[in-house]
Amino acid sequence: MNIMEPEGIKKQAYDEIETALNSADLEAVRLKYLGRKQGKITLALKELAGMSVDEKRKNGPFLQQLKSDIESAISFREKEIGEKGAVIDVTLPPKKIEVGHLGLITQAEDEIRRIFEGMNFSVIDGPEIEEEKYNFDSLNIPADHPAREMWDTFWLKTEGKKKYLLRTHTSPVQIRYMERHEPPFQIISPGRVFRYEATDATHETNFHQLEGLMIGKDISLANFKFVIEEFFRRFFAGKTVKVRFRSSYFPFVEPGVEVDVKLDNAKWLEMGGAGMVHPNVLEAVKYDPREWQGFAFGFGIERLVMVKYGVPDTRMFMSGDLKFIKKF
Ligand code: FA5
Repeated sequence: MNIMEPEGIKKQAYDEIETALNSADLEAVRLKYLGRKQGKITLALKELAGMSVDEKRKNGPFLQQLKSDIESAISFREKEIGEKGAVIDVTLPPKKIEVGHLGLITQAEDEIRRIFEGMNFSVIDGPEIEEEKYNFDSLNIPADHPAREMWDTFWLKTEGKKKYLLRTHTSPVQIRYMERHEPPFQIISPGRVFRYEATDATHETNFHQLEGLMIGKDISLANFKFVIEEFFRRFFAGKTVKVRFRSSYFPFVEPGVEVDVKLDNAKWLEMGGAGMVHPNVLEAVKYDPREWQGFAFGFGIERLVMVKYGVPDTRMFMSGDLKFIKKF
């Protein structure tokens, strides 16, 4: 072999490998190039032994490379021939194709949307990166208000005078909507929220809330009770649902309540907060509180889903665990 022409050799070997029709052909090609006694590459490698150090250095590496390229080409072709030659059993069941699907939280959000649309609520979206003004100030939580501590916040960069953050709840959507619309109306806004806090079985740093807001004349907590009981009845279909309000505090409502749910004979569980929209909040969006009132609520969507499907730990939703994901 003329070792100065490795490319020619390589091309010739590749042609022969490609046109080999069966393992016998392929074995012949292997012997021709890589055979222990007469293989062209083997002989060339042997020739190297008698060369000067410089020549060895020049020719050694590409000969080794050529050898391994030809070996790979042969084993690749071996597989091809094997596959083509294999008997195909047409009665075997096909390989299962795995199709993805929407995550459990997205499915629940869709269901929640449908239920509220059925009760004549509109579904509104809001930004996840929020201004301090909407997340706090306009919700009756000024900078020095101790209630800010209720929401551990991921702060973002300040731009000019505006301070930005990852919204800690979906309540800012209430303000954004009221600024641009005249009552009466009823809306919900499901979406992602973020909190800078330690995680456990019922707390994540990244979760979802369902905000609701209904403003009109003569709206009261009794209207809220009806709407929310109806929602629970549909969402937890087939189960006996009891709802109770416990007095609570949120700066943007007065009075404020915490809403607990009891399914069949299970324990009472906290789903979220609610109350009558605070007059300061209505005034901040230029509504006259003597003319307009309404209720607002904010529930944890993971909590709703955990109760509905018996999910024991809220961190499972974000775990990426396929066994869990495939169950729903
Ligand atoms: C709020 O976020 C208020 N914006 C709710 C509200 C809206 C009150 C409108 C009044 C009127 P709170 O921080 O309690 O409130 O959160 C509400 C619900 O979100 C909780 O009850 C719980 O279900 C869920 N939640 C809160 N923190 C977490 C967390 N770290 N992980 C998962 N779910 C959470």
